Amino acid sequence: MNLDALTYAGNPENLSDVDLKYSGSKYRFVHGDITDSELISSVMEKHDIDLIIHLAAESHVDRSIHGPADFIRTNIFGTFVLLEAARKYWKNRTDVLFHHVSTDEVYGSLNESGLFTETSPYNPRSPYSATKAGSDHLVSAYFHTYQLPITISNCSNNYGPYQFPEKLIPLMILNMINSKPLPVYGDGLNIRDWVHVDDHNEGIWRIVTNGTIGSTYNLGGGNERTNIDLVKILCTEYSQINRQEKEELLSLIRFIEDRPGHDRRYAIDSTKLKSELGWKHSIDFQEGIRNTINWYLSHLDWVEQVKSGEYQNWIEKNYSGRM
Ligand code: TDX
Repeated sequence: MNLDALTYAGNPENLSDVDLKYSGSKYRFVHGDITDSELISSVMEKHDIDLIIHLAAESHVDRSIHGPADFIRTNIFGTFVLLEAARKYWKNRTDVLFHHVSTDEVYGSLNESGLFTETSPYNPRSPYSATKAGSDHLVSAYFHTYQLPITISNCSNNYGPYQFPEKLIPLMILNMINSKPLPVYGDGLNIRDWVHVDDHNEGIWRIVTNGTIGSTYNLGGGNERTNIDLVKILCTEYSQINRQEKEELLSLIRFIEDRPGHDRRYAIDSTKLKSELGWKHSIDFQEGIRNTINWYLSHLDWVEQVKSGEYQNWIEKNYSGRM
C-alpha cells in the first residue's frame, strides 16, 4: 500500500514497474495526504495495516528556507496524524510497527572530526531539519508514552535513480547535460556523506524486519566528500560516459552565494546497524555514480515530466538564472 500526496516531487511513474508487476494483488496506490486523518484511519482499517514505513516528508532544505509552512504541516502535523491513526487502530498490539525514516541533519553540524551516533544530541539548524527533529521526538514520545512499537532511522545524503532534480547530484548531472552552470554554494568545502538509495532501502528493510522496538539506527555511506570534490567527480565520470572534454565541464562550475545557515559537515557512524542487523553497503560509490549518470541520460522524458508544472514555477520565482 503506497500512500502519496503526489506533490511537486512525487510522480506515479516512479513506481510504474512495481504497479505493472503487482497491481491488484500485492501493490496498491492511494493518492492522499498524511495530514488527512479520516483518510489515514480508513486506509488503516480497510486494509488492516500492521506495518507503517513513514517516508512522507517535505525534504529540500532550500525550500524550507524559502517557505517553512509546508514542512511544519507535512513533517510534524502529518507525522502526528499517522501516529494517532496507528495508536487508535492498533490499540495495544505488539505485533505491529511504525518505522520513521529520518535524517542525519537532526544532529546539526560537525567540525572536521567526529561522527554522529545514535546518542548524539539533537541540534537541528534549518527549518527542514527542525521539522524532522520534531517528528523524531513525536515518534519517540509515542513509544515512551503509549508503548507504540516504533523504530527510527537517521540516514545521510541519498543518491541514485528517480531523485528529484532539485538535489545536488541530479541537478549537477542535468546541468551538465544542458551545458548550464554548476552552482556550488559558498566555498564548496561543506561535507556530505553519500549513500546509494538501494543501500538505504536495504537498511530500512533490515530494521523493520529485525530491529529492536524503540530503537534508533543511524545509516551512513561511510563516504564523505566536499561538495566541490563531488562536483569534480561528477564532471570526470560524466566526461567519460558522454565522451566530452572534462575541462569543458569543469569550466561550468560557479561558486555562488552560500545557503543561509549551511551546515558544514555531516558524517554518520553506522556501527549499530552493521553489528546488530548485519547491514553493509553493497554499492561502490564510483559505480553508483556512473549508474546514476547513465540513468539520468536515459530518462530525460522523466526529467521533463517532473520538472514541468509547479516545480518550474517555483524555480523561476526563487532561482531564476541559477539552474
Ligand atoms: O545547487 C546546489 N549547490 C550546492 O552547493 C545544491 C542544490 C546544493 N548544494 C550543496 C548544499 C549541501 O551542502 O550540496 C550539498 C547537498 O545539498 P542537497 O542536495 O540540497 O542536500 P542536503 O541539504 O545535504 O540535504 C539532503 O540530505 C539529507 C536532503 O535534501 C535531505 O532531505 C536529507 O535529509
